[in-house]
Formats: sequence, C-alpha cells, structure tokens
Amino acid sequence: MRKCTILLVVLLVCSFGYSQSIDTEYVRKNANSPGGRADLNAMKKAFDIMRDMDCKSGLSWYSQGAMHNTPSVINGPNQLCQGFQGHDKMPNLPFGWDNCTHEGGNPNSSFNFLLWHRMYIWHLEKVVRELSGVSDFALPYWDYTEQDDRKMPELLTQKEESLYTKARLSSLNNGQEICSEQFDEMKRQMKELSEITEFQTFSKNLNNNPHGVMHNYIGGGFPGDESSCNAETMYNEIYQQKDMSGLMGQVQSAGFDPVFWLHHSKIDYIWQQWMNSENGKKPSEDSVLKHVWPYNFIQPDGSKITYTMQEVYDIVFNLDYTYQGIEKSTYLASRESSPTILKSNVQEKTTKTLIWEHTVGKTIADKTFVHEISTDLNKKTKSTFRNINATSKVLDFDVVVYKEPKDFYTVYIRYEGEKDSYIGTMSFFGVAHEHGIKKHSIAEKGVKLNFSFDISDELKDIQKPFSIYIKKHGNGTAKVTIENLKLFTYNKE
Ligand SMILES: [Cu+2]
Repeated sequence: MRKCTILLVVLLVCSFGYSQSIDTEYVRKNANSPGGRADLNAMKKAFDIMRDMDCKSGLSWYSQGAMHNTPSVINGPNQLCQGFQGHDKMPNLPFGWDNCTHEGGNPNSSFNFLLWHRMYIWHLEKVVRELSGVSDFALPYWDYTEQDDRKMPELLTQKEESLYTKARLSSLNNGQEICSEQFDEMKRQMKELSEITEFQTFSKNLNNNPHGVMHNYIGGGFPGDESSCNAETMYNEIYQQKDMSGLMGQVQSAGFDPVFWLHHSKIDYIWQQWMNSENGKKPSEDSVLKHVWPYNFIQPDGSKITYTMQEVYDIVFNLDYTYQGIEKSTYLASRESSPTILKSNVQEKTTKTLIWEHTVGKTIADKTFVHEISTDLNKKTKSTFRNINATSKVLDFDVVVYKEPKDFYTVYIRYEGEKDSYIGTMSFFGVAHEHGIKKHSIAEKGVKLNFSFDISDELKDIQKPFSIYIKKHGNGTAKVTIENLKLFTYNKE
C-alpha cells in the first residue's frame, strides 16, 4: 500500500514536471508586432533599472554587456564604470566577463558561437522577466531580413531612453530602412543558409551573414552606393573614443548596445528555423562535449552559475521558448519523436574528405574578382563526383587580411554563359579582436581566416569548368588576399 502511494506521488511529480515544461513555453515575438512591442516595453523598464545599477553588480546593464567582451583599454577615467579601465588593466575580471566566442586563438570558439550566444541571451531574457515583472516576457527579435521590418524597432530609436544609443548608423536611428545593398545580400543569404546540411558550415556562414554584416552595418555601415549605407565613424561611449565604429561594430562594445539582444534573438531564430527544417542537424553530443568553452552567467536573483558542456547540450537543445515565426505545431512535433524529429534531431556524423587543394595567392584589388579553376582540378572534381555520393560539397577559402575590412564580399560560382550562383559572404566583424590584436590594428604578417561555402547545389554541372567570382561591397581600402582554395566532401559515416 505504502509503495503504491510513493509510486503515485512519484508519478504525479513527474507528470507535473513534464506538463509544466510544456506550459511554460515563452514565445519570442517579432519586435514590430503588437506583442513584440509590449515585450520591448518590458525590456525598456528592465534596462532603466539595469542602467542605474552599479556596474560591478552582475545584473547591471554594464556587467551584462561586459560578459560578451570589454575594451582592452578605455580612454580616460571610465565614466560608465568607475575603476574599470579595460581588461588589459585588470587581471582578475568580474565573474563571467569577456566570455564571448569571438576569439580566434581558441579552436573551440567558432564551434560554440551559436551555443554560447543562445545561453547568453536566454539568461538576459530571464533577468528582464524578473526585473520588469512581466512574467511571460520573451526576448523579441528584429526580423531585418523581411521587407516589412527594414526599420529598426521604434523603441530603440527613442533618444535618452534606456534602449537607445547614439553610437549606431545614423540612418537607422533616424528611422530609415536598411539600405538595399545590405538588405538584398542578407535576403540572398537566407536562401543559401537553408540549403546547408552540416552544422559547422551552417554556423560559420550564419556568423558571416547576416550576423557579421549586420554588426558592422549597425555599427556604422559600409561605403555603399546609397546614402543610407554610407560608412560613418562616431563617438563610442564604451571606449570613450571619437572617430570609431559604433558599439555594434566592435566585439568589445557590441554587448552594450541594447539592439544586440534583438539581433542575436534573430540569429538564434534563424538557427532554430534551420534545425526544424529537413536540412537541419544538431551537432553530436560527443562533439559538444569535446569543444569545451566557459559558460558563466548570472541568474535573475543575482547569483552566479557555471555550466558543464553536458548541461549546455541539455539546455540548448531542449528550449523553454519558441518563436512566433515558427509554426508551433512543427516546433512541438520536433520535441515529441514524431517523423519531424527524425530529421531535425538527427545527430551529425560525417567524414570530411579533401578532393583538391589549389594555391591562388591573389589580392582582390577591384570591386570584382574572377579566378578560373584549372582544367586539371575540374577533371578531379569530375572524376570524384562521378564515383561518390557525397552528402555535401564544400569549397574552402584561406584568406589573409592586414586590416579589419568594414566591406564585405559576396562569392559566386560562375559557369560561362550562365547566371552566377551565389554561395556565400565573407565578412570580417571582429577579426582584429579575434586574433588578440590590440588597438584595432593587425600585425604586418596579417591574419589568416577560413571561409567554407556549401556548393552542393551550385556545383550543378561537373562536366563543365567553372570559376570563382567575388564582388566587393564597399569602397574601403583594407585588402583581402585569397591564399588557397580547397574542395571537400562530407559523407555520412
Ligand atoms: Cu554577435
């Protein structure tokens, strides 16, 4: 009898726990929708409180931004956080500061890009829920790849309010739309992203565009053909320095611009959309456990929390929120072993094979650049793809830069006499920072970067030779050199 009672209690507790996790599902909304505007108001209320807190308090606006990254040196006595003069001057940083994944020196940083930012904004969301008192608050997203959402959400442009900063591209703060050159390239990329079938390639490409190009754009644009693109420098209040890019344009100040959270909510949304699609895959549990990264955050009650990689894996792939734009049915189906889960929950297990490698050694000096793939390499491509059934084909670029370009480059496959096929974007947000280079300049030998583009659909006719076509967006002087090209295949094990 007693055993039965215990069993009943256990069952009740379990079922309660289960139904609770489904019931407390928060919905992240488009920031320009009525529900999203209500959430932005809650966020403004919380940021009023957070901006008034002492910067060393973990819940403060300053500390939450500093968890992403901080400047190495701040120019003059820090007006926003007394006593903190940059991380070079402070060997023991407060808990959780400077943990973002934009750090090239560590091979695990790029793997953790989407996972870390998901955990970071999820904690801020919980903090805002607590401080605003709005119990169903969910972090809105700025849906800037959609025609109707080309303007920055209005509440962020209200001067002197807690979601505002002057250190942004002025056209956005003045309520103008994202310029066409930027918008069209993000739109083009959305389709390309949806076609990728491998997690790390997806993550790297999402990191470049829209993530990187949007950071640079909000932080001061690029010299484009329209005035609303045009590059600007400004006073960056985190560095306390004139003639710089705005907060979002530098890794070290990006987390301090409130639009950062809406931007990363959108990036997280794109990731979740892909995960729920036919092509989406989660990284294998093993690979997550292997790519160790610090996960240190602040709970809504102000206490500190550190997660193991196992805990990260369990949280990141079992969310307590969904997105307004994702059909609820699809989303829930992916949690309950229906046929959808078989696709979106597939753990990735693939092997990477090098098909050919080819030295280029050319600098992109003009607005456009064409590089022909030699007949020999084309022959190799041809014989390889006749024999193997690769799940995906990836073209890899080794690139060197000597200064951090604010321009971005779009890359295409060209078959003679045909329309060019877009394969991806090279952008450079954070490269100077990622390589441990101080004061925004890069050493003489430059910085080596790697870009990987999925060309499974674009490499359509292996009988014909193709070339690489690159288009530069912007008139900046920072040079980009293509060192190497490699063709890889990924095959299911
Ligand atoms: Cu970012």
